[in-house]
Amino acid sequence: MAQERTLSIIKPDAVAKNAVGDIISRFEKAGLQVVACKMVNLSKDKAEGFYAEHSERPFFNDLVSFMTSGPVVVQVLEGDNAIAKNRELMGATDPKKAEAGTIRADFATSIDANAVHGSDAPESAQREVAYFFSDEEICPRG
Ligand code: IDP
Repeated sequence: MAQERTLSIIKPDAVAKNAVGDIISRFEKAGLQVVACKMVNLSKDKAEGFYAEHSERPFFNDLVSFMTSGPVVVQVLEGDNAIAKNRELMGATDPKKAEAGTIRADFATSIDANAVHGSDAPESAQREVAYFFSDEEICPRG
């Protein structure tokens, strides 16, 4: 399987619930390694840029308000098949549809406040990792 990197964001709702450790633990137990990590308050510009592909969607303004409503934890996860593995651990976008035992089933409150973000493809993973981290901030552990 391919060694990949993916961008994970623990969103403001999960940070507010003190679920950061529980969520990171799920990544680690599934064999993903945290190779970069920081807590940040996203500016409106940074959140809008991150979700630019959704700028025409009706929920865009609410999404940006939510993502800037409190600190988030941004991480790079590395491992075999990391992109798909992270998406599997996260569960469906709408927590009502997320499989039992997934992060969103356990920690999300709604489709807006859905606990985590994870890149959905190699191209977006590369773009999203570079959006938040310089090469020097990433610490591969081999
Ligand atoms: P994903 O986070 O599972 O990849 P996307 O479709 O890329 O889902 O949507 C990005 C984010 O936008 C979602 O995580 C969610 O927070 C928000 N979102 C998506 N669809 C809706 C919606 O129909 N209503 C409100 N928020 C939505």
